[in-house]
Amino acid sequence: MTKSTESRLRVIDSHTGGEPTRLIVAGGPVLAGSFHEQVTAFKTQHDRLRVALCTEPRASDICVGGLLLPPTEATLAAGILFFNNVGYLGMCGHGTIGLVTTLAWLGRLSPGVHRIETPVGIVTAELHPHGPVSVTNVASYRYAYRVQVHMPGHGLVTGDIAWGGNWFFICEDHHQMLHIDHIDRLVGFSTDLHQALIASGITGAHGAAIDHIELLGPADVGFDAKNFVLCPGKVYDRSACGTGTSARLACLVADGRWVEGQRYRVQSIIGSVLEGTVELINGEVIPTLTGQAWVTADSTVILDPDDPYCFGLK
Ligand code: PYC
Repeated sequence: MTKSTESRLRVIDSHTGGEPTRLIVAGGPVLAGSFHEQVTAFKTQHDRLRVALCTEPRASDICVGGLLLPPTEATLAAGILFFNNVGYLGMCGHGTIGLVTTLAWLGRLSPGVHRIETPVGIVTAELHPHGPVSVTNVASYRYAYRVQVHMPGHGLVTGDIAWGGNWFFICEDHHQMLHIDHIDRLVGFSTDLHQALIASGITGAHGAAIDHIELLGPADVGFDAKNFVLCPGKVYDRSACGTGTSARLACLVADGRWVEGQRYRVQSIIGSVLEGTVELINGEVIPTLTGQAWVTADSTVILDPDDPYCFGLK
């Protein structure tokens, strides 16, 4: 029996290279104003929906959620606010691939190029006829080169700080084996590295928190790199991380190691693949990431105010 006080949301789940995206496609809060006003209203007045969708008991910490927002002008296909178990993302590469795949699955998008508004700017996404999606991200850049941080128990670790729609500390001298069998070690090491950055006051531009750690290592034959990315909330990205790959490409371009149009094939820690290229426009690095998502569920979320854990365990 349906209780009158329950509310219901329609969510569609997808995964991109193993990393899930749970999109609210109907039943979300009615928000008014500009895109940024709607984003602020969700964050300040409806944050418990983020917790309900991305944490226990309904979900697990690895879930990346997205609130689909209506286009605020005719040239846009949609707006999107991505979030996770601990907060909000500026942009999300795998999530945008999931969003476009979901909208196509719903019959709301056709193959072609679509403009999508995100909190950090407008991105474009091309849905290719047979499923892959290419996301052209916001301008990406290296903010700081070869920054050293002291990690208690490990010594000095070096990395670049770069922006790809989120902030990344990108590290090659970690001495970790990038293999799924070592996942607990990789999460532990990256969590300690993240703590060391905070303790040392190391940030992105304007004091922005560095919320992602990207470890790079050798890849299988035919690929340019393998990465392990720790996201905020101590969960690792099962995909090769679109924003992290954008940040990495910006560093490679800054080092003169990557050129316009050159393909960068990167494996995630589970072996799934994203392909990146860059364009240089007015001196800015504009990355494009190509990958594929699959829809995994079309569900109704029930929010019962009598349920003591309706909005998470805390
Ligand atoms: O693909 O950009 C990405 C991403 C960010 C966090 C998880 N995935």
